[in-house]
Amino acid sequence: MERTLVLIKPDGVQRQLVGQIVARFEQKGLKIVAMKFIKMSKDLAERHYAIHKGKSFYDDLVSFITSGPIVAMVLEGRLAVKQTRNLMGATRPEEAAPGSIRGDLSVYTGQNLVHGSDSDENAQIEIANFFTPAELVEYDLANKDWIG
Ligand code: IDP
Ligand code: MG
Repeated sequence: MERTLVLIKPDGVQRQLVGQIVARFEQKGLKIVAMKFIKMSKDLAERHYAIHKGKSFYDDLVSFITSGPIVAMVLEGRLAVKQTRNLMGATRPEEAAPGSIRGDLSVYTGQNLVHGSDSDENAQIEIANFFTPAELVEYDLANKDWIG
């Protein structure tokens, strides 16, 4: 089953939207297999955002994501990468569809509440940046025959 990395960025924590955001992923039927509440180090942020190094907004990205606590989680499910990206909505809140997390709850591109891996390949790299294999919990959901 496919897995993806999701971060609730510092704005999500500061605006006390953690529960609402996690609920959207749960309600869809994605399974939480790992979760932690951390303040990211600069080193971890630079690794996580390595793909954006050199872009005009890179320094702001690293400084924002390290500015306060975040929630990191691994979600599992059928087409988890794509399903998660759909629930998040487009990168720019003004382009994110109503009903999506960013479309409903955010205004600024730099404070768009969530990160989600954009491919299966990147998901595996990103998950390994945040979690050890032992932290990925193996279990069955009670409703697995319906959405698992
Ligand atoms: P994504 O988060 O939807 O995958 P990416 O293109 O990977 O979007 O960009 C990573 C993050 O960088 C975005 O979520 C957003 O917070 C920020 N970002 C992207 N483009 C811009 C920009 O043009 N100005 C400022 N911040 C940006
Ligand atoms: Mg991205």
